[in-house]
Amino acid sequence: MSTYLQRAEKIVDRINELAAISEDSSCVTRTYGTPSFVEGSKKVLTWMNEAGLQTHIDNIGNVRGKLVSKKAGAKTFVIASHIDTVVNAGKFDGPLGVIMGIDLVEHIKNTDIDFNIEIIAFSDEEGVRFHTTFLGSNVVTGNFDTVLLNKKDANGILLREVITSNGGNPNQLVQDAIPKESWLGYYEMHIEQGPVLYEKNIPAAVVTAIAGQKRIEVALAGFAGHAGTVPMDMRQDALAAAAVCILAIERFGLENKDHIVATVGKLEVNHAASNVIPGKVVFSIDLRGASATYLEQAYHTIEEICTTICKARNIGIEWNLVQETAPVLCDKNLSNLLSGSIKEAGHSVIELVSGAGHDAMAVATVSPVSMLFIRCYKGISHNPLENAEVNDIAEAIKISEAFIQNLIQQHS
Ligand code: HGY
Ligand code: MN
Ligand code: MN
Repeated sequence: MSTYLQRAEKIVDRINELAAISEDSSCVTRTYGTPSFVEGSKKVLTWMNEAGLQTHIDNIGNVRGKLVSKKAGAKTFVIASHIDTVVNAGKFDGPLGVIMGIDLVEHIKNTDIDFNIEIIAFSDEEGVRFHTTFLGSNVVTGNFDTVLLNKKDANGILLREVITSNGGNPNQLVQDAIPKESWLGYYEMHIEQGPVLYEKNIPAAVVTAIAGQKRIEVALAGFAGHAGTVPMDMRQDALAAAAVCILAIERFGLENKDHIVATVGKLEVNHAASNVIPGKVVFSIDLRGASATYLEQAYHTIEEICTTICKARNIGIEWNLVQETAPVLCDKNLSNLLSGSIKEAGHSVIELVSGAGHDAMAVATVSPVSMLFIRCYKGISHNPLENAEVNDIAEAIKISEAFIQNLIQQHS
């Protein structure tokens, strides 16, 4: 019988195995639907098969493994996270929750559980390739918007083409949903991606809520011109206008730092050249907040700020909300069970709100959700320095195993 530490060591080995599968040999990057993503999915499928689960890869590319209950008409409890990554990613954001989930079901000895347990490796939580997040979890919850099938990636490839080329059928996504009435609940284990647990020297915490988020694409249209001949006071410089907007967004975020965070993570200059006055730029805004009201107010205020700046500079502005997810409250009953499991494992209970988005947000539309945060090095994430210690993973497995047993008891 493996110890929690031995199980954690095996989990870290698998984390490293999966991280080695990347579309960039210099770093970890595995974005939705790419050949490296498909290769990584097959490795996860192998692990699920080794765990004796009933497995398949669904049409959008989620990898799914089910421990089927003997009870007819049993509901399903989902343990999941994502296996797609950001660019130049860490190794733990997403895969840790999936690989720990496989470990948990692999070590369940109960033979009479009154519900199914399904492990899911969601295929696109980060939304890097098509700028829309939760593609995989929205399919499983039945909330997938088929309009997105015509979204194009940076190379002009349609989402529907990626699904088809990877063996999925874009017209059958609806069949991959778990019906709303069949959900028993959801549990996601994830690194904290923040500094609290590291500062408090505590291995894990209960997540009570997940901040809402809005992703916006802003296109500024000026007038391209010769950098040597157009006088400074006769220019419509789209990049200079974007720079003023970006600093104004940062200032607004700082002035409202207790309620929101605002980030400009992408800036593209069309037809960029050092001797051309930029005629068109596109930048992203990632806006988050735990309060839906505050998030909405901040969204409209930032739009007004940017519109005013552009008007004063005779620059056109196109404001496009590409994705939004409302703030989510985690389920009280599941969170209480989880808190009890943390106490059983001998740790004090810390409750945290997640600033990062998670598939749990998509699942909350159809099911009670719960999350466990696991300490990570200095809270660093979306960065190759991202790291979780094997001892903390061992504690998280101990806590999660108690949580699942408490859940089984509650439903026996
Ligand atoms: O952006 C996020 O919050 C998550 O990592 N997708
Ligand atoms: Mn992430
Ligand atoms: Mn994540």
